[in-house]
Amino acid sequence: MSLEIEEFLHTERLPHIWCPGCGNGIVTAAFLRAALDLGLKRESTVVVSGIGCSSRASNYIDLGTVHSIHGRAIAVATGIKMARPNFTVIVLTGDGDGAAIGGNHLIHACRRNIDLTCVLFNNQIYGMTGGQLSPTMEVGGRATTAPHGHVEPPFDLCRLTEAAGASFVARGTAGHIRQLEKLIKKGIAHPGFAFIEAVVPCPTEYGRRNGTANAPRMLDDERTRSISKAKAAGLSRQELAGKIVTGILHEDTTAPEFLQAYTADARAQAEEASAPAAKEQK
Ligand SMILES: Cc1ncc(C[n+]2csc(CCOP(=O)(O)OP(=O)(O)O)c2C)c(N)n1
Ligand code: SF4
Repeated sequence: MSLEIEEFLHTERLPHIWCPGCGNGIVTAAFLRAALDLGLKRESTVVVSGIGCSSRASNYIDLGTVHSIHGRAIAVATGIKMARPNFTVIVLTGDGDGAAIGGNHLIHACRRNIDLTCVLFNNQIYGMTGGQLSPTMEVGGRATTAPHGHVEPPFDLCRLTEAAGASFVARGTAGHIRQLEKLIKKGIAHPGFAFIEAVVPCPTEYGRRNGTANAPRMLDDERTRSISKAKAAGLSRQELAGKIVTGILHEDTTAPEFLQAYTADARAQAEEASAPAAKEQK
């Protein structure tokens, strides 16, 4: 049986490298369905990823793709968008790739509000390199670099990106596939920097050190802990502990977008530079 998403899949590269039960395939499929629904074209869509298990997604996607270098996906995507403003440019990244080594690129892309969409697969750990902690790991989480439990508080990437200036911020989980698909779709359609955190299970490196390596149970746990923004608004900080707040968390369609501001400025500079010449001609 062929699936609709195969239109944008390199099926000849399958099977993929992901472990059984890994959530990366769920998010990739959600992205592909969003891309199909939006009618994105191969000639004008570029997916940029960094390095990590999640970043491998770009290898299986049959759109324009760049599998770049660790932490630099947003920098590469920014260059592509500057060169081809009419292209749809999407970044697929992990919490290590996008929020640790690439964290500075992330906040500055938010600050610029450049018209990119960033889908960050958050599994709280470096899956590809064997389970080191990432800046999104919760207090008490275990990793090769925190064998007795992590003591530092994690980044809330949605609050971080909103504070840094992203004009669309949302969170979904691999446990809620349809919601995630809709969030990605809205993020791509949004004019400005759109950040979508996708909470994903990594049974192999995270799960087996933190309660369960059973993927269906991990997905169930994501569903149980998820709560809408509206419901979360009525809860105290203590009541919110351990919950995953999902949905569109911030949206501002009027915020100035970087490329438009940049182009207007470049045009004004060009006009100013040509003004004396025009006067001389008179
Ligand atoms: C400059 C550089 N530093 C370190 C690495 C090693 N490295 C590869 S992937 C990775 C972490 C990936 O973590 P994450 O983005 O969370 O992806 P996951 O594998 O969990 O999906 C690291 C540290 C590298 N490839 N390049
Ligand atoms: S190590 Fe984790 S993130 Fe990497 S493929 Fe396996 S389950 Fe997925």
